[in-house]
Formats: sequence, structure tokens, C-alpha cells
Amino acid sequence: MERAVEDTICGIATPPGEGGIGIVRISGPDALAVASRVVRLRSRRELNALSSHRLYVTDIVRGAAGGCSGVPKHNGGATQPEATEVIDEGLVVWMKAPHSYTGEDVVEIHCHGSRVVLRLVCEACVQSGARLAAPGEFTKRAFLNGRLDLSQAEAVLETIQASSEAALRMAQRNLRGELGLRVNQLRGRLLSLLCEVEAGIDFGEEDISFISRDRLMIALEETCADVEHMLGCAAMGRRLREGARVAIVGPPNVGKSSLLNVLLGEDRAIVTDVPGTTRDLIEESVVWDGVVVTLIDTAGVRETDDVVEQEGIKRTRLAVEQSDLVLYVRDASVREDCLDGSLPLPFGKSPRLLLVFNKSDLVESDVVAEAADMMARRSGERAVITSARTGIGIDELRRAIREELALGVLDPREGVVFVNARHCQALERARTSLEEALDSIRSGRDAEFIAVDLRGASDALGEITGAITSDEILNQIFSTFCIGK
Ligand SMILES: Nc1nc2c(ncn2[C@@H]2O[C@H](COP(=O)(O)OP(=O)(O)OP(=O)(O)O)[C@@H](O)[C@H]2O)c(=O)[nH]1
Ligand SMILES: [Mg+2]
Repeated sequence: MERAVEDTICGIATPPGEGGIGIVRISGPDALAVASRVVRLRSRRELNALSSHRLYVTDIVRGAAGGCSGVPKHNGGATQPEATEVIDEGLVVWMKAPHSYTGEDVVEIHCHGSRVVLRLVCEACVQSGARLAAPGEFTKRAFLNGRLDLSQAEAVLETIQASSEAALRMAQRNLRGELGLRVNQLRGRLLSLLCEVEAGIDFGEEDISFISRDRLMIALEETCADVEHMLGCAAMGRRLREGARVAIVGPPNVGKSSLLNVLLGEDRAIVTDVPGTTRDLIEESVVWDGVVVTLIDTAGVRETDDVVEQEGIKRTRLAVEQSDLVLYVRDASVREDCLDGSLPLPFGKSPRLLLVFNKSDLVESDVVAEAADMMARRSGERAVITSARTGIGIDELRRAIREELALGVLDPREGVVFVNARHCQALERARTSLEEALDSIRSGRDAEFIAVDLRGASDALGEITGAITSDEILNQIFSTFCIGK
């Protein structure tokens, strides 16, 4: 595997745009030398004479005409050439290797959060011998230096991108190494089984059996069940990371946009009594139970010659396909609408469905209740009676959405691990190898076959933590990071 690189990198660690402060980070063997050409401490002390992990007030400078090119490398804080220009004032902190994020010498320069200042500071660092960091390169170095395993490195990005508290909690658990720990346990178990199987192969002719096939089978079945359990957590992880999508669908004029507005508690979508008002998708997000729920108002579905409306209906279909739950809205005051027993959605296989009988304020309640009851029985779907106008049933609708999406039980509890799509693929490969190993045992194949599959399963698990990795995997992961992280 690629070892930690020898050059020194720099990058802006704070987000683009204006802010109170901005941070330029420098990491690598020459971090101190580079930084000492860019900062001029108010105390006139040299950087390398300062205590690690403490902040010091400094001027941030760049060399005037000709710059610092004459300054020898590795001077670790030679006196500044006189012809320098102050770019800004700020703070500097030095974190001595290996006690830093990357495991290398790191210097952070805290300046004002101005695009111009940050660009100039970065340029000054480059002039002083650093190279601009590639996306995710700081975290990649942390991984290569053994500060983080690969699942923790991914959790860094998930922490940065967390869209809700639940997603953050999940990312933090992996950042603390929970997934890595579980995977390492499984992998350790497989590797010691592999040892026993291989020992059996080596001594095969003397007929020494190091592990009985029965015992091996039980151990592999257990491991397989653990892998299966981790795969079972994937859907929950996805929901927490990406949130849930709820499409509000139905014929024109039944009150879809009105329902969106009451669920959001704001007048987001235009509501009129003209059927066909909503032509495009309207998306708005709310956070329920710590999970981001995106509500999507759609164009009413009907036969129409209007091209704009047709396009809207096409988009509605797409929204349905991509959603986790569909609210199929009907007008409770239209008798045929209520009694139409056909399965409500005019398009392909839909996700979960909730029937919503809106405008219930316009009809006798027992009439709606009966119709809703009947429809629910016929379709096997849950029905909720609402009025977007009076607010009847809206709390119940909200509760029903939460229950259908199982938001309440998404809370990360004991035993739940968070796996992303990459982990899933690796777990699936591990499962396949384990199943093949089990198959070999059952059909009495040679131990060599079993060993190959055990190795395959253990390697697949190793990819999750990065114990087994390739440049390709690393590049794929770290290229999704931002520069400066
Ligand atoms: N009485 C009553 N009127 C409602 C209710 N919900 C919506 N309306 C009215 O029904 C009409 C249509 O509402 P919208 O929310 O625009 O309906 P929509 O389903 O989005 O319609 P399109 O976008 O045209 O498909 C408006 O005049 C609303 O004020 C309700 O619960 N009770
Ligand atoms: Mg509408």
C-alpha cells in the first residue's frame, strides 16, 4: 500500500465565501518551514520555539518582489526577509507530529474569512514550498498514517455532510470506530479459522484435523449471520443519511398543494380552485424525529392535451418512483372518487401508500369514514381522513407518515451499525464467499477450496476498514471530499 507522502501540502480548510475566520492548513515534513515564511509572530519568536497545540498572535506576510525564494528550505523558522508585506493578522497553531489530524506536522493559520486573504495566504504557502492539497488529501494522509481506518475517514465526510441530528449521531458512531471494530472482530474470527484450515492442509497427509468440519460450519454460519445483520442495517443507514421522500399525488384539485402547505406550516405552494394549478414538482424539507423528510407536491394526474400539464404528470410519475411513501389524495366530497375501488395509482409499482381523504369538512363524517374504511379494506392500505381547510386529521396524517416511514425506530440503538453503499458491496461479497465456503464444507470438498473462500471473505471485510485496499478505492473515496479536508 502507498505510504505517507513526503511533500508538504496546504489548503483552505474553511468553506468558500466570507466568514468571521478562515483557516489555511499546512501538513507535511516542511510544515513548520513553510509556515515560518508566512507568519511573523508579534512576540518575534520563531515558530519552532513555540509550544505545540497553542495559539499565538501573528502577522501573516508574503514576500515582496522576489518573494521568499532565497530562503533556504528546512530552515524551520529563519528570520523573515525584510521586504515583506503584511496580508492580514491572525493566529497560528502548530501541531507536532504525530499528534495531529494527519499524523504529520501540521500548522494552521487562522486569518479573516475573506476569499482574497485566504487565496493570498495559500499562495504565500505555495511560494514557500508547499503544494496545494488535492480533495480529501489531509484525511487520506490521516488514513495512510494510521490515524483513522477507512470507515472512520468516510465518517469524517458523513459528519460534514450530515443533514440531520440522526445522521450526525450515526456518522459520529462510525467516526469513533464502531463499524471498524465490528468488522475487525469478524475478520479476526475468519482469519483464525483460516489458520486452522490451512494448518489442516499442511498436515493433511498425516491426517491431523485442526478443526472439525462441524465446528467450522457452525463458526461460518455465525459469521454469515453477522454479515447478514450488518447488511440489514443498510436501509436504515440510507434513510438516516439521505432522509425520506414523500410524494403527494392524486387527481387535480383534491387539495394536494393545500396539504403540503399545512404539513409545512407555511404557504409554499400556490392553491387555487382551478384544477391543474400545480404544473411542476414542489419540494420542501422538514425534519421529523431527527430525519429529513422531503415532501413533494405534484401535478394532478388526469388525461389532458395540455403539453405543460402532460410534462408535469410525467414528472409526477418520476417522483412516485423515487419516493419512499406516496400520499394518494382523494376528494372526500366527490362520491365517485370515494367509492372508486380500483387501486389508486395509475402508474407502475409504487412504494408504500397512504390513502388521504381530504376535504372531509364538506361531507358528513360518517359518510367519509365508511368510504375510507371500505377503500382501506379493499386496497389493504391505511386511510386517513383530513381537511386541509379546518386542520381535521392533519396531526393524524403526520403521525401516519412517521409510522409508515418508521422514523421513530430509526434511532441508532445498540447493535445497529451504519453501513454505506461501499460497505454494503463489500459485505455482499463477503457473504457470497462465506456461502461458497459453507457449500464446500457440506459437499465435502477439499480444504483448499474452503481456504480460498475464507480468504475472499476476509479480504472483502478488510476493504471496509482499509486493511485491504488499493489506490483505486482510495481515490474513489477521497475524491468526494472537499479540498482542505
Ligand atoms: N373545503 C375544503 N377545500 C379545500 C381543502 N383542501 C383544499 N381545498 C380547496 O380546494 C382547491 C384546490 O386546492 P389545491 O390545494 O390547489 O389542490 P391541488 O390538488 O393541489 O390541485 P392541482 O394542483 O390543480 O392538482 C382550493 O380552492 C382549496 O382551497 C379542504 O380540506 N377543504
Ligand atoms: Mg396543486
